[in-house]
Amino acid sequence: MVNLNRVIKDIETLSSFNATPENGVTRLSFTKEDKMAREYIREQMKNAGLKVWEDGYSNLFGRREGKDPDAPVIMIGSHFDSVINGGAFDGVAGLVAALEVLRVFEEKNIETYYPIEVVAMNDEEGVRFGTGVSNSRAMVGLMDEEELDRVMDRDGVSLRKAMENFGITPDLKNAKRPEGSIKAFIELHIEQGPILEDNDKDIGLVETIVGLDRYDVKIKGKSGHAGTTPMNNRQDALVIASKLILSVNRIAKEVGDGTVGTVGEIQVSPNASNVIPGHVEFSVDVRSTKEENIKRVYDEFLKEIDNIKEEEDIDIEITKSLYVPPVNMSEEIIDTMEKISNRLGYKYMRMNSGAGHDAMNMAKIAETSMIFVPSKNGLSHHPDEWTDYEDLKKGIEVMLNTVLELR
Ligand code: HGY
Ligand code: MN
Ligand code: MN
Repeated sequence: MVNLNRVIKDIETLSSFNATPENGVTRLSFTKEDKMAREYIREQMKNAGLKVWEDGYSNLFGRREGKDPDAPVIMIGSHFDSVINGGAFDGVAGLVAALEVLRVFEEKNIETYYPIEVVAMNDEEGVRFGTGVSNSRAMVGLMDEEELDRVMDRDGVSLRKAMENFGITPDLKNAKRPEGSIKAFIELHIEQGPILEDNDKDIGLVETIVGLDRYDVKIKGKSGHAGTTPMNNRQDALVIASKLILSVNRIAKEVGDGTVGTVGEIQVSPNASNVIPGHVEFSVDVRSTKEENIKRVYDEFLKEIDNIKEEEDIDIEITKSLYVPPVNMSEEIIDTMEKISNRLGYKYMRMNSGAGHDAMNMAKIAETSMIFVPSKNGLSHHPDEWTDYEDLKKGIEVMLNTVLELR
C-alpha cells in the first residue's frame, strides 16, 4: 500500500532546502531553509486532505479525523531540522513516513477509530540554540518563558527573537497539550548506528532511549602576545580546555557500561595564531541508559574542574543546557509491533537508542514507541547518511499497521 515514489520525492525535495548543498544537509531552526521545508510539508499535508495548523511553538500539525472525533489522538511524526553538514534522513524519514501513512489511509478510504495527527517538529537537534528536543518539551510543558529569552544562537539572537523574526509569536500555553489528549506517540527514525545492519535485521523496536545531559563550559583566561609572554606567565584558556576535553573522554570510558561523552562544539577567542587564547567555550554531551552513570560523569567532571582551579589562576564556569532522563518505551506497543513485524515477515530486534529523540519527552504524556530502520554503515550526522528505501518501506508498513491496530 505504501507508495515509495511519493516517499522518495518528499525526502529528496526536503533535502534541497539546505544551507550547505555542497556538503551534506544543514537546516537549522527558524531559518529560511526551515521556512521553505515547512511550506512544502504544509502543502503535502493539505494535498493529503489533512486539517493543517501550527501551535504556539511552531509545531506543524496535519490532522485526519477518526470515528470518534473526541477520542485522544494518535500522534505520528518526527523532526525536519538537521545538524550542520548532516544527512537527508535524520528526522525527515520519520516525518515522511507519517505523512505517507495518512496518504494511504486517505486513498484507501481507511477509517481509524482515533483521530491521527502528523507532527512536523523543527528544533529537535538544538544545534542553533544549544538546547534540543524543544518542540516536544513545549508540547509536554517543559519549556518556559525564561528559556525563550536565555538561549541564544552564535549571533546573540535569542530563541524568542528568532521566532518573532520568523513570524511566530511564541505561546507556550497554547503549545502545551492537555493531559490525556494524546493516546500514543509513534516515531519512525533511522537507527543512526550499525546494530540493525550488523545483525541483519529490518526493524528495530526501541525499548529504552538513553538519558541526555548537555552542559556548556566557559573558560576565562588572559589573552596576550604569543611571542613575548613567557610560558610560566600565561593563563591560556585553550590549554585548560584541552585538559578538560580529554577528561570528558577519559571519565566516560572509566564509567563505562555504554556511557558516552562528547565535546562537539568549541569556540576560541580571539582565535588568532599569534594570540594566547583568552576565552574558550565548549559543549559537553553525555549519555547513558542509566541515570547514575550520567550523574557520575558530571560529578567526576566537577572534581576535574576543581583540581584545575586549585592549580591555575583561571575562571571556569559550567552551566547545564539540557537534561532528559533515560526513558522506557511502551511495552504494549512494542508487543503489538513485534506481532505485526512477524506477520509481515520482517526480521526485527528489540534495542536501545543511543540517540536522543522527541519520543523521550512525549513518553511523559502518552504511550510512546519508536521504530528504527537500518542506517547504511551505521552512519548519521554525516553527508553520507543513507537508508535503503526498501528498508524504509518496511518501517512505514509496521507503523501503518500499528496505528490501525492500536486500541
Ligand atoms: O543528538 C541526538 O541524539 C539527536 O540526533 N538529536
Ligand atoms: Mn533525529
Ligand atoms: Mn540527529
